[in-house]
Amino acid sequence: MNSLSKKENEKDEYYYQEREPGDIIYKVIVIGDPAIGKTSLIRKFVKNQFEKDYLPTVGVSISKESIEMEIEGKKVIINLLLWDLAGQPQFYLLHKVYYNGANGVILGFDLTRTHTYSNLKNWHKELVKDGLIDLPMVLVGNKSDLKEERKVGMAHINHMQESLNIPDYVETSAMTGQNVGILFKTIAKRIYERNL
Ligand SMILES: Nc1nc2c(ncn2[C@@H]2O[C@H](COP(=O)(O)OP(=O)(O)OP(=O)(O)O)[C@@H](O)[C@H]2O)c(=O)[nH]1
Ligand SMILES: [Mg+2]
Repeated sequence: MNSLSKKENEKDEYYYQEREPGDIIYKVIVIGDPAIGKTSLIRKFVKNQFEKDYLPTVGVSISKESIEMEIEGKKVIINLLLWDLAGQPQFYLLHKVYYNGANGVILGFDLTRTHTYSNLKNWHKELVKDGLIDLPMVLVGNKSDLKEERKVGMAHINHMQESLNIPDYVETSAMTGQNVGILFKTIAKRIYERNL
């Protein structure tokens, strides 16, 4: 068996293995324009690594990470299946299929590129069209380490939050790791609360 098929096999085993009845598993889709750092945020969270080079995601890449949290005094373990969707337009036709069965959404933009912020409206429209609008959602502004190059201020972000009705906003750096854990914990907590 070559290494690729072994890896594929392990992935299949994960999906089909027997799970404890109490296991909590949430599918979270991570979306937003190309090169805003979706893959980098997930990589930092899952592997604590950062890659400087940009390698666009092809289609979708799925990772799993468990988090232990205390919610209302109760210790809970939540397994997140993170669906890292390609931001490049040639993959847009596949979105609807990938969105299927999602429990939550992380919608992101790049604090240093204004059009990635303006485009949030289009991503949101697509979520409305595909019926995902009622899902728990967190807005993320990434690349907070690039302070000198920052183009999107808090007033604009708050305005976008209001117009898209997304109360949760987290500002992250996949490079330094700032708020990366908080981002994924926030979406996990919101989904958990929704399902109580
Ligand atoms: N300085 C800095 N660079 C970042 C940060 N996050 C990502 N990058 C860089 O931005 C580029 C794009 O990152 P990716 O994570 O591949 O972006 P993506 O959103 O997954 O892009 P697509 O897969 O094409 O949709 C890479 O060169 C990363 O190193 C960050 O927080 N700070
Ligand atoms: Mg990517």
